[in-house]
Amino acid sequence: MPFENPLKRVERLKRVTRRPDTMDQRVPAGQFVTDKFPVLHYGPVPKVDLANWNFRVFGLVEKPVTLDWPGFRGLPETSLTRDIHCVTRWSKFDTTWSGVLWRDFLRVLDIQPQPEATHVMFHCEYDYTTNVALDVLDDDDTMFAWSYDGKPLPLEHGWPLRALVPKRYFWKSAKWIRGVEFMAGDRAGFWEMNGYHMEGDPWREERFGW
Ligand SMILES: Nc1nc2c(c(=O)[nH]1)N[C@H]1C(S)=C(S)[C@@H](COP(=O)(O)O)O[C@H]1N2
Ligand SMILES: [Mo]
Repeated sequence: MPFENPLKRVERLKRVTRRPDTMDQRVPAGQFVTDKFPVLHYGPVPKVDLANWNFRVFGLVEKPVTLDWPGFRGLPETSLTRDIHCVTRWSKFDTTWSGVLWRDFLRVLDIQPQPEATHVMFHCEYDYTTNVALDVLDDDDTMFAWSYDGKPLPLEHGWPLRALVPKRYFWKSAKWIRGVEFMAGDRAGFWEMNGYHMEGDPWREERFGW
């Protein structure tokens, strides 16, 4: 494996000293603001073929659904602008995304979580996963985004599709997403298994779980 062991990466990150907190209420504790848009992920950038791409909704839903790319892209589009916060301590103001809002996604596809469902797992290319609570997703600014800054997502930022969960650290905004699994109870995704926090709320500084 040419990639650093994820456990080592988490240990390294825990040793990074915190920069002085800013007075700006817009910046969560321990974050600094950047104008750049760093690219961060574990493993290589996947090669995605839209002709063979699909998106699966499965697990504890009344009716599982599989969408192809035209089907997904035909969902209603909304644009929004939000600040993003990465656990590696950079924050970026006013990032603009377009895609389908989580609530529109559920409504238009008539996706009904079973009563026991409390969390989802996002599933991505190369088995990247991350877990999010349904009550966190049930918000007006969570979405599956296919566009950044008015243009298709750059490949390295998740083309053709990524999740956007602006109220959580950015590792929950899964790039190259291919499906969502509804679950009874919480289960750790990739970084959560390697020491990141299960919730990851930047306003509570929930960086590490252990
Ligand atoms: N599929 C996938 N999505 C991922 C990751 C990854 O390794 N694989 N890394 C996460 C992490 S740790 C971060 S900080 C953000 C970075 O997104 P960016 O490269 O667009 O800045 O993507 C998240 N989504
Ligand atoms: Mo990250």
